Amino acid sequence: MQKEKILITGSGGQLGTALRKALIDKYGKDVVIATDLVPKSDEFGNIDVLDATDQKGLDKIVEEQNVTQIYHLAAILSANGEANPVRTWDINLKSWLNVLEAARKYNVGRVFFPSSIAVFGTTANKVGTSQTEYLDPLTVYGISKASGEQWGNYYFSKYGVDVRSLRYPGVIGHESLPGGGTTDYAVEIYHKAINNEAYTCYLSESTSLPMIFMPDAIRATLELMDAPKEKIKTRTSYNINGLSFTPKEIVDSIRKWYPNFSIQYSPDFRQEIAESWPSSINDSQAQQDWNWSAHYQLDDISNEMITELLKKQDLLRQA
Ligand code: AKB
Repeated sequence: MQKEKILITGSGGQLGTALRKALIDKYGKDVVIATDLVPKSDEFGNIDVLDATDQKGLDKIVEEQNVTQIYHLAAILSANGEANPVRTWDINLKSWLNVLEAARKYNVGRVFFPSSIAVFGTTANKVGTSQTEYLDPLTVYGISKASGEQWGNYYFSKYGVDVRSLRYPGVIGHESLPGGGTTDYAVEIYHKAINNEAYTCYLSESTSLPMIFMPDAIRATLELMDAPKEKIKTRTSYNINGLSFTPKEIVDSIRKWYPNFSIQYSPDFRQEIAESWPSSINDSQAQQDWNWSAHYQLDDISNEMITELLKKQDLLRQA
């Protein structure tokens, strides 16, 4: 059996930080090549610098290290992407085409593409949005993800590259802060709560969005990548559901730990993006094909977020 060698791009980001740890726990440190656009480090040491828009640099690693799996996490998210649409398209799409080309040329076994609920736009049904809804994304991030899904499907059907993909909801985790998404509020709010600070939310209190807790998001990723090839019927991207809640509901949950937690609402441009997205997701295809189901509900998430962030704060104080 061929020895696994796993390349992660965007390893220093919110999802990348947690995924690197999960892949190291599963396969061992020497198997995982963590890369990011800029020099970064984490608990496992330095992350190698790789600009995934540079085909030659990417090919060199994939060829020389006999890479067998690629998790392509490098991307600019929905809110930040609007500041520079052309650059966002380049980073998100050019890098993905490079990954697909490298996978094709060097026979990489499996490739993972993170898509997003941002592929849906104003036309899609908002409640229980299905896998096959019409895609008319509002943001350049959403456009790049919707196109990326099609490119993944194309490389699968035309060249047999084993591309697998999930449409992540907003991801909540304590490992690191997210950078530039519309769902970031659901992480920032816990950082404010544990510091006994008030939070000003950039979405209105009743905006319901699909979310997922990091352990569920990581488990979904690994379960999809481990599923037998014949079980993967969708080569664009799978809807996955975690849970849906509004800013008001997360505040109600946080107040079970911090009864005096204070919130103000001051919606900005991200409100329009959020309103173009589903409020809840139908993931029956993922349930059917590879047995997906989420475990975490809102109070479980609050409990773990608050506990883990307090632990981290204590360690920093002691250092
Ligand atoms: C974002 O808000 O841009 C991301 C996403 C839902 O893809 N978290």
